[in-house]
Amino acid sequence: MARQTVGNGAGGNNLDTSRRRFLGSSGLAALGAAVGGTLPLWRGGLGMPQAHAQAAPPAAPGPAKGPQYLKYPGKHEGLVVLGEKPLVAETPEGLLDDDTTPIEKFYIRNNGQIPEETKEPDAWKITIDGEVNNKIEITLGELKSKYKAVTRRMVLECGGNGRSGFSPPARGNQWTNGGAGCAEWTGVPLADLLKKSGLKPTAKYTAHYAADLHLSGDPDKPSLSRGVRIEKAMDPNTMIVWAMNGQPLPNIHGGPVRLIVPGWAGSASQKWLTRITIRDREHDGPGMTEFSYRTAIKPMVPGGKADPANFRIVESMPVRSIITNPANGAKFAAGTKELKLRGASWAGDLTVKQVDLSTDFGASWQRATLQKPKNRYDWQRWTATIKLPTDGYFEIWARATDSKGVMQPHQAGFWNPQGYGGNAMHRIAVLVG
Ligand SMILES: Nc1nc2c(c(=O)[nH]1)N[C@H]1C(S)=C(S)[C@@H](COP(=O)(O)O)O[C@H]1N2
Ligand SMILES: [Mo]
Repeated sequence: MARQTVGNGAGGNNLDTSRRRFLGSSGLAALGAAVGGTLPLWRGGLGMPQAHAQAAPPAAPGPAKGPQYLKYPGKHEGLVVLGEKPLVAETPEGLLDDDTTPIEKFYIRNNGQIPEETKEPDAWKITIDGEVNNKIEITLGELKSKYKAVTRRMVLECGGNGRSGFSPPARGNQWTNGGAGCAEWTGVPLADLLKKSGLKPTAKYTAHYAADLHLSGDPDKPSLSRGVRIEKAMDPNTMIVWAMNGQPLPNIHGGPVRLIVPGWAGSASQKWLTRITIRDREHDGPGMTEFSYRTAIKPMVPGGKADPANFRIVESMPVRSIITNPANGAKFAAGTKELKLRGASWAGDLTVKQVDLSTDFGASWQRATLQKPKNRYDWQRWTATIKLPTDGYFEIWARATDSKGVMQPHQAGFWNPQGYGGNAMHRIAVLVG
């Protein structure tokens, strides 16, 4: 594995992430359970089943299972597999330490089969139809030559990021905070094509279609087909992109061409894009209905019966901050009194106003130095120096506050069956001596 040695310049501690982590996989699991656990608020209170009063889901019988690491061409072997069919892998927070997430470290989320890589990317066809006056059929080659390309660094984040914080567990991939990355995307604002297509006054919503087959292999079933309100589609930051970090968009990330709908659940950012149909109403493709990418309007009882009428679509993602250095479980020499920290934060359609850190379980907080985003929808990197009074075990907690003053909670709240909106603050453990 490519190990980094991170120097912080004069006076900085040398955080060598290759140093043995004191938490083995079972230790990490235990930490995860401890910090992801829910206070037993329900015990005896609302007639909840006893299982919901437990701090953590019961451990699987047998030896503790460590994370399964990804083996995929061009991908970093530190990525953790959350599902094999379809292939889903997340990036541990400690691997998100680059200002621009390298392709090899970028998370992977598929709902269906991964299509074979096209041999002729420039011949790839995209259609825009539906509530438009002029249907567009354009190849990627024409798109590149006829429209003005722009490059923006923007966060892509899975709608389920943070889901593992829910208790009782919510259905779906158990993302920690690693269903996110921030890359340089090159392409054309979708709005440029939509203007050309002449939207009808009835144009309300987009419907995205792609070339990946449903897991069953049935060609008539899209694996995923989401859409957004026309206002978001017309936002100049919503783009059709063909390059990532200056490279042709890799097949696994939707190459040769995909959508990037920044700030909103990643599922709107259709990979292997073939068609956008403009609709006169909210789209109802797979991933749009019932509890998919939806949260409860009126807060529901965790684990209780959900009523689809009480659900609305997740649009902007919630505020989040991660500690990217040191990594969870890092060990430092006895007598280490100071640690330099680095991290990242972002807040969907909003910006981050403030990041705070605690080394005493939230009793006191100190402000991090927050950097400005490069452009809208870029993440905001932060740095901080913390003091550790003694040797021993410390947890470092990080919480961000968005530009509207909303702060990350201690616990993933507002439970919903498929676990969206989980943005409990990030916590790591370090051991000194
Ligand atoms: N065609 C297609 N596009 C898709 C998906 C998919 O399964 N098929 N998954 C979506 C989801 S849920 C997410 S979070 C992002 C993940 O993009 P990545 O794999 O490039 O990280 O792609 C979105 N676009
Ligand atoms: Mo996702």
